[in-house]
This record gives sequence, structure tokens and C-alpha cells, in this order.
Amino acid sequence: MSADELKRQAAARALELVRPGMRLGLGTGSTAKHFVDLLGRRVAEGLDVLCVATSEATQAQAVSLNIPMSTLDETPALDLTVDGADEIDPQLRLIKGGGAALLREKIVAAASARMVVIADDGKLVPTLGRFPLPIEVVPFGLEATRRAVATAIAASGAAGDIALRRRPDGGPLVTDGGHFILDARLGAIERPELLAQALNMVPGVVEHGLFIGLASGAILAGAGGLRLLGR
Ligand code: ABF
Repeated sequence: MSADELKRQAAARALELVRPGMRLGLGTGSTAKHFVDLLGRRVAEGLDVLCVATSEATQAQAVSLNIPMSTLDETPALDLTVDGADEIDPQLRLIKGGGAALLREKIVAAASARMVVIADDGKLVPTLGRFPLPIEVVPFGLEATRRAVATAIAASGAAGDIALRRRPDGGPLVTDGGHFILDARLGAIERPELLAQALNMVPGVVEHGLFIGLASGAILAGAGGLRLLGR
């Protein structure tokens, strides 16, 4: 089975968690895209849900499928968010932000009673950090912020290169919120809570891709079938 088929399998399992009347957070990325696609089919069959998107891309996809959409201003409390991830550890700590949507993803996840991650099981790692950690920063003071981020990373006991994420044409990638992204290649993050706290203290850091205590469950698809973590 291809990686894409595995992602769709995980998305299909997550759809079983959706009940009529639910307020849903819709994730971003290729796995979440499958979920939105499958949800659109159910909505076309009459399923009644109200959704909030984590990115402009997901918003556009959902609107194209006639999924009823809202905002966190109108609908500030969600029942369930289904989203992808770049890495998942056995304690359901995540790295997210490879798709540059981490800020809205974290706000939507935090507004949800339950967040379920969908992914192929290659994303499950014993220790986070093989995937570069995305850190969203304001453009003002970029170099000073980059240095402060390096200091915060060192204070947490981690180390590695920090690179500004660029578009294919070489310019800085700009997020939906108008910010830049620094990718920190750390190899291993032995103390994610400590690193998260240290990054939260850096002026200029808007958000980072460590999602700790947000995911309540994960649906992982692999060659051997589906594996469920948490609830
Ligand atoms: C978003 O999409 C992310 O936070 C993560 O970066 C990415 C995962 O993408 P995919 O499902 O395409 O691997 O959920």
C-alpha cells in the first residue's frame, strides 16, 4: 500500500469519530486533506457539522466541498480536531509545522475538547527531533530573534543548525499569519517540555511546532493495519 493510501486509511478511521452536530477543527497537510475530502462526501450525504480550518488552503478545500465553515470568533469551542503531524512520540507529543500552518493549528487544537492525529506510522518516533522543529517568528528583528532562539535551544540541552525557511524562488516563506519560519535541525529533543518553555520566552517567537499535551489520540496507518494511541 502506498503512503498516500495509508494516510487515507487513517483519515477514514478518524471520520468514524465524527457525530452529527459536531463542531470540528480541520487540519492541514496531505493527510488532513484526505479527511476533509471524506468529510465533504458525508456532508453531501446530509451530515450536519460546522468546521473551522487551520489554514487558508484547508479553508479553500472545505469551501469547495460545501462543508459549512465558521471561525473561532463565531465558534470558539470545538468538539474534535483532526490533523496531521510531522512526528509523534509514544506520549503523543508532536512536531508540527512542516506545512507552515503550526500557529493556526495550535490555536485550533487548543480550542478543541479532543485532538486526534492522523498519519502513516512512519511518523511515530521514540524521540522527537529528527524532523526539523519549525519556529514561527515575526519578520522584525529576525537575526536577533534567531540568536535568542539558539540560546534557548542550548539552554534546554539541545543543539543544531537554525535555517530560515525559503520558498522555491529563494525568498523567505511567509505564513498565513504574515510571519517567517525558522527550522531548527536538532536531531533529538530529549526534553521537549523544557525546550517548549524556553522558546515560549523568546520575544519575536510567535509559536513553535512542539505540541505537548494537545493530542488526545493518534490513528497511525501501517502495512500491518491501523494502530490507535490514546483515545
Ligand atoms: C500539518 O501538515 C502539519 O503540522 C504537518 O506539518 C503536516 C503533515 O503533513 P502530511 O500529512 O502531508 O505529512 O498537519
